[in-house]
Amino acid sequence: MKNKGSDNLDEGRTDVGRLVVVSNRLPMTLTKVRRGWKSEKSTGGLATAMDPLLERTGGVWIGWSGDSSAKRDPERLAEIDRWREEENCIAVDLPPEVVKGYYEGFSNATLWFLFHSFPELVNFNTSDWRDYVRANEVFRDAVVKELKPGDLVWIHDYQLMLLPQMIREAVPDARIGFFLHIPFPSSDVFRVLPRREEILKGLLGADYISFHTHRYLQNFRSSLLRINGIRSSMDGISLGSRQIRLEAQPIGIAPLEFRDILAQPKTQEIITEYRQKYKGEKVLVGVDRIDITKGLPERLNAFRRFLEQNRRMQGKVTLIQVAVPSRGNIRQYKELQQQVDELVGQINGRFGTPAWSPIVYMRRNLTQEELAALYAVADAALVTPLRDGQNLVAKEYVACKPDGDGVLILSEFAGAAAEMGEAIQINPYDEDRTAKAIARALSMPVEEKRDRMNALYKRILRNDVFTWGARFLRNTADAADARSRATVDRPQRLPRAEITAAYAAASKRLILLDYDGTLVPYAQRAKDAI
Ligand code: ADQ
Repeated sequence: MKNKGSDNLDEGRTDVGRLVVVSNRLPMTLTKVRRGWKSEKSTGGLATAMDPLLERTGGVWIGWSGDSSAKRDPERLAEIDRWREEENCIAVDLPPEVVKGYYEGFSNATLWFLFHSFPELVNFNTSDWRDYVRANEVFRDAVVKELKPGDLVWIHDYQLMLLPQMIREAVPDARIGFFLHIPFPSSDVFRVLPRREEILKGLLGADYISFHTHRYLQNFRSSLLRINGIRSSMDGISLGSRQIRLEAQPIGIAPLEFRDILAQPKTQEIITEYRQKYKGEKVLVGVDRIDITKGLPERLNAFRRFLEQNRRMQGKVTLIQVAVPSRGNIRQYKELQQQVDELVGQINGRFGTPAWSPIVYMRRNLTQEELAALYAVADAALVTPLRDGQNLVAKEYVACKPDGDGVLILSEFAGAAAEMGEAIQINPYDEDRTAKAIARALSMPVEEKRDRMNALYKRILRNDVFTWGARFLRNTADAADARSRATVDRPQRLPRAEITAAYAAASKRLILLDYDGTLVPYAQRAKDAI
């Protein structure tokens, strides 16, 4: 069942070199249990995309295990050694004193909010920034230790935005690609970020930088111009003699895996159970992490409005909302969780009857079978984030509708909206129209539903996660090759020992130093090169 759709891998170059994936978290999690340590490998998400590429190139994955305690425990170290041998995973041990500032602080309380365009929620402090720099340095050391000539480094996401330049400084010839999984905000919002120059400079160490959408790419380019004075074109940046390639390339899913899960007896059993339970009713589904960006209160309010405006639907429609708690240590997330609990209670209390609850709320992780079954029975999916880099739930719902029998209601602020024009697109801040969109979805003629869904289905088959991964590798390799061709005539480094000896022996010394590009980086305006 694994790696379905990997035919698309053939589109990739076969000579990209060994892949070194770097992400904040490994696809492995280490937890202390009563007797020693337990490892769990996560499936789905990024691992689905990376696994076949790692296998094909004999690559490794470098990341944090999620645990920074008891570093010297021999059993823990043995387990981590086993990861290297058996899973091709190299665990980065982050010093416990930097984890909070790096992860909960600068990554999740500063960058996450700002990049999702909530500047008013941004919390910044200098010590978090120092921890972020330090954590990126720890990642750099792990990568540099592992790197061999010809390797291709693929860095993922906002936790590691300084890493491209750090690796470039340590290994000037490194072949580096960077993908941002979250939005890149407009330059007006990005400017709010203390340390914005450093973040941009960090990214510019890559040979290839890729985003989900053209809008994010444009936002990045205008930030570069306004903040660092660096001009660029739609597809690249010239930095002195170095070229950096830019592209928008949305991530996909593995649609055929969903087809296989749907065909499994366990999934079919759950589907039958749901169909019996909701016979004669309409089912709406929402699946999210509990996150401020996902617009859960707005969605619940829109559903309440829908029930108010469509009295005859009361008792005939159920919203099944699955929500996994996340980042419970951050204050705003605790408050959000409480707000969502209260709203669900209020709506169920107001409209519910002994025989019917308008909202079925599940605050836990579902199995793949449960998830696919839920998508399959749902008449419509509510994917209504206030802001989202891409949103995979929208694509997963479509993957479970091969017969075209469902409607996707999608926020225009999800990156996925750019390639899912056949969805009913809504502005999640507009409660009234979102309520009307629900009514429209639930009464849409079968033919229109199928036309829209079939178009979406074909597109997610074509743009799957394997095509995305192969294309990323090819583009990074092409960009890195072009850079090394451009710098092939670079003079040999002078032998340091001989220079030191000659300098010591000389009685008269003349030192000539180049300025731009040597002592200071290139700048667009001469007066900035100071
Ligand atoms: P996320 O913010 O995590 O990812 P998303 O793209 O929606 O968001 O993916 C969430 C995944 O978790 C989906 O595969 C979904 O099925 C699964 N999931 C959510 N709740 C679940 C539950 N209760 N039980 C089981 N599975 C559940 C970030 C960016 C996104 C971007 C991705 C990939 O924020 O915008 O799409 O990276 O680049």
